[in-house]
Amino acid sequence: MSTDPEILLRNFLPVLQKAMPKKTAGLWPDLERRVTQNFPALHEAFYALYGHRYDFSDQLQKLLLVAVKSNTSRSTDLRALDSESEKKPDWFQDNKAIGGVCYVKQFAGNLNGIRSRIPYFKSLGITYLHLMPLFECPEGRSDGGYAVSNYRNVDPALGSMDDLKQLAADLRGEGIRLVLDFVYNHTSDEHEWAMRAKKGEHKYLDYYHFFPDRRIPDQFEQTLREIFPEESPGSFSHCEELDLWVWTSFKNYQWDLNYSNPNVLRAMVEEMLFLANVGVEVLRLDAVAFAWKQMGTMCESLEQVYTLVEMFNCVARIASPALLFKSEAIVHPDEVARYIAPDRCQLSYNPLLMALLWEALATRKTDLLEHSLARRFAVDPDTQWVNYVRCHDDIGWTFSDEDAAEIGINGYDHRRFLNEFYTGKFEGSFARGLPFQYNAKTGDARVCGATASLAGLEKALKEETDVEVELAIARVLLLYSVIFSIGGIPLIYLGDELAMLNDYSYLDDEVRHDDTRWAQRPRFEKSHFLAVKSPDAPAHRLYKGFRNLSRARRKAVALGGNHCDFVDVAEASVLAYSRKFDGQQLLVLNNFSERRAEVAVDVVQKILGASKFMDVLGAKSMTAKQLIEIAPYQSLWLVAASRRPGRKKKAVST
Ligand code: OTU
Repeated sequence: MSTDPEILLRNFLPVLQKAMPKKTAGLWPDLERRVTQNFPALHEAFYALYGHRYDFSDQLQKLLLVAVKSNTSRSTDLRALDSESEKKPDWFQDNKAIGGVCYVKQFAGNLNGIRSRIPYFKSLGITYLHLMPLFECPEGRSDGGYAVSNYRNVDPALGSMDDLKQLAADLRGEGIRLVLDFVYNHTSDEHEWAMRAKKGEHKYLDYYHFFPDRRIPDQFEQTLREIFPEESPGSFSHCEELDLWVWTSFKNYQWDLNYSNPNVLRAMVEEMLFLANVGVEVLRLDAVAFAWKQMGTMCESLEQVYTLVEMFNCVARIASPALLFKSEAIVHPDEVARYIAPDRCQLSYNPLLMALLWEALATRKTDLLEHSLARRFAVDPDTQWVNYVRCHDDIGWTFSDEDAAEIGINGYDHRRFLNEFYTGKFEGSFARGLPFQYNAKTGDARVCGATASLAGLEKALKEETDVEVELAIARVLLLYSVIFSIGGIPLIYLGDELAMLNDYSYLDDEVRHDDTRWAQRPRFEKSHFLAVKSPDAPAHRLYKGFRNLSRARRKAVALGGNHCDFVDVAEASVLAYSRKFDGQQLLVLNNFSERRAEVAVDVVQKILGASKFMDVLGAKSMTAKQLIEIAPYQSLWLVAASRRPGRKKKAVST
């Protein structure tokens, strides 16, 4: 059979139309349009991966049938959402977009608990809610939910699929989009596919990467990176039942899927579209980089992975146009950038900004941060960063060594310093973080810990030093102020606004004790929420600060879009950038030091084109003659002061 796209499309269309249930026949014109529009890209991607196969066109047709069938079972509400998003696909450029992320169980016990917290989300201005993996997974072998044994069942302890659907609808009704993980690189070894593979079923043996002995795994491992070297060394595990070796990039019970098999791609597309039809609007592509393997490479971010992502997109544009993707690639910034495109991931975590925010806080210098961002922050105007300060994982120091070298910093030494600083070993450090996955072979290590503990609150409270408590609170607000203003969706790691510290209870847990990431995944008790009401509690101060950030952001039209100009204000501890959107402009000055910083007034005047300004974050007008003072860890959001009504606009003198 021909592989020519035009001929194929002509052959496929009648087959697709015929496959539609009778009562959905009215959907065909729209579907036909979307299939036709997306077919060339889909064909190209599919051909790149599977074009060598004798059954190429059959496979492609099967994939399209999945897409079409899925669309016919989409609810009316979601279909309305689809047409809305086809008209206005860029909701994520809005200054009103604010994200939050939490574990269902830790945050609210179960899905109903999440629903009852909707007013709380709204109090923070959240419009984008990422619920961490909530699917069925094996007790004790779940990697915090990232070892899924059934993508179509909610973990029974959290509720049911119907509860999830209802929650998605309720959230949508309140203007909050639901974001879930798409753990697409691996399944749990207790997923039905893995169980059937263990029984020797050929179809499912082909779903994973198996090897009879260590020969090929050893060859592969020469170029692979170990992700969890301490507790799950290597990238392969021995499967007792089969006496075979299986590819496990992460923990030994997380089996990597074999995407060179088109049946795997189609099976995962079915799971993906199932989630889309539950009402999920953004899928976080977990561990996106690892899905394709090739001997002699690192098996991360290979060309084929980008192609896979493009394919997921094409299918989504046909079957569930409202669905977008967020890339979770905590890798070198060059690679992070390649996932971000309107036809790949429209959204992406910004691990570089995250890591360098902490770096600037430790060094009290913004040179590496500014130097790296000035060249790497800009992304396609139809895509957007999701900026974060902390998440459920470790902090990896994924800045570019080349960027660092350009300003005289040795990357290796600097990472060592940062690890020491944030684990509290460096003299004078305020941080109380924990080491994560030290690799003795490479010297590589990462850091865990709750935002407040890393920012100094844990130490300050223990030592009962009020001044330090103040500074720690200011540090947390400073980091969040940057992500609320720099361009992108700011993502609140829920609990940060409640000053939650490291939780050491994981140390007593048989399963979790060797995974320090649990330090920043505490259970939320009533007392945590109540603390907000006691004026002396850090939680009160932070919650108020977060609400203020949210208020200021939602008012600041200039914070829409993703364009950001970095400005050199000749003060080592200050990160400055200017944002423009819809004819409005805002200049942000952030002081990463416990010392006061100063910026010349004329620099600010020149940028804002005005002689008087307002700090919209502090809600104060600024009167400065020569120097603008920035208090320790303060962030100023400056706009030109509005002229009194009735007065004529003066000509700008030069
Ligand atoms: C992700 O993180 C999840 O966020 C983790 O919670 C999971 O354990 C993991 O995948 C497996 O599902 O290794 O330490 O470079 O990009 O994908 C965090 C690897 C991780 C990272 C990332 C991974």
